[in-house]
Amino acid sequence: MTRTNLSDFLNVCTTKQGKGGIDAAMVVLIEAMADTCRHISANIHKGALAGILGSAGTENVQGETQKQLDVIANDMLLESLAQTGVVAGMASEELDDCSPVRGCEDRPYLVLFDPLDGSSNIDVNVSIGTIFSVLQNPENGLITNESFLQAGHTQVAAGYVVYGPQTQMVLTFGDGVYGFTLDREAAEFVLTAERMQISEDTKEFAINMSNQRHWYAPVQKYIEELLMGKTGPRGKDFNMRWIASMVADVHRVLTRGGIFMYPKDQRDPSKPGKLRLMYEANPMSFLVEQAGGTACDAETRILDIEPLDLHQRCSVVLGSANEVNRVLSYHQTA
Ligand code: P6P
Repeated sequence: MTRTNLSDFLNVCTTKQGKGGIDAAMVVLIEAMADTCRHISANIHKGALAGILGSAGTENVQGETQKQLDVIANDMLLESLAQTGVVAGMASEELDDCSPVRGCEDRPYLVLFDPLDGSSNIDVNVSIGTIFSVLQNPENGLITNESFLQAGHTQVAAGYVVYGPQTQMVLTFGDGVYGFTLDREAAEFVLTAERMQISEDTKEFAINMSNQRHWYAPVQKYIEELLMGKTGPRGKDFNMRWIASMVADVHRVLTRGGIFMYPKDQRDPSKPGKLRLMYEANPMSFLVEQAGGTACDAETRILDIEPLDLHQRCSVVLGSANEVNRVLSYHQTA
């Protein structure tokens, strides 16, 4: 297999007309994202040796205690993407409001990101990741939070970088999903997976079982049947995984199939779920659909949700289409 690095791949994408085609500005944006994540990866792999583990002693807009690496990754992305000259503004899980790039309100792209998803895993050396979503700048003057409130189906690019045994970037521009592995010595990401596909069926599910007593009936029924295995109506045994890092769990689903679920539950009926729509569910749903999977909030397609707030949450059920559609059917007949 000839070696194709990220730059080679992006240059080919600039020659595509229509779906999956990108412009020179997007090349600059994605290369900046990749280069910054390469540096984030280097920081993560130093861990305690760099004195950057543990809490930053601050809270983010979600009311969650920030890890030092959350803040470091966030600052690195804000600085590098602002310097590209193609980003008009950014929104981050770690920032209350959006961060316009002063004097660049007319630049073509807006970027949303979760700089370090799954950060509760940092201190115990379990995979974490950066998730990003790219929208077109609506170009009606000042960049405000409202500039970012675009439904997920309008995304022009989405991806993540998972910091695990390998550091891998997974990316889509709307014409398939492509995976790249970081070659640290060469300081570049190399294409290692083309047109990733999620099998329609699976024997593997991912959900936080400790919430079981809080789930609504359709989820109770669906999981109960999986747990019955061969002895139940599904007629086959299932396996369970829960890494508590969406990037790592979704990467597994993209790599070998599966269903990932974080449904809303009865603890707080006013809260539609734990995960955030704009910089977790939307980018992951774009990738999953591009890989032949399905992504919904148990009632509607996630990419069709019209956002009302930068940090709004939603339920997430995504992955192997036949399993996600079964969960949908249980909600429809509840
Ligand atoms: P729980 C990480 O905090 C995160 O936002 C996702 O990455 C992950 O899937 C989920 O929350 C884990 O939540 O309740 O299992 O700790």
